[in-house]
Amino acid sequence: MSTTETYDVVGMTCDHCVRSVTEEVSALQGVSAVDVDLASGKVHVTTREPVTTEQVREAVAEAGYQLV
Ligand code: 9UX
Repeated sequence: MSTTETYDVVGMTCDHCVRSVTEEVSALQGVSAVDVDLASGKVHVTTREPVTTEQVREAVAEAGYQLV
């Protein structure tokens, strides 16, 4: 059983940004998939155990961007 949450991220402007965010968020415990849409800034995070917004926020910040 997994769930997918969508977050809005500001600041991503290229494919390298997308890869950074994907890598950092993917590294969080419990995350099974990350899909970033560069055009919209939407980040879809699929998890198999609970992951908090704060954890996602910190991972996104680690990559250099911000959750809305
Ligand atoms: Mo290059 Mo994407 O600095 O931010 S990684 S535009």
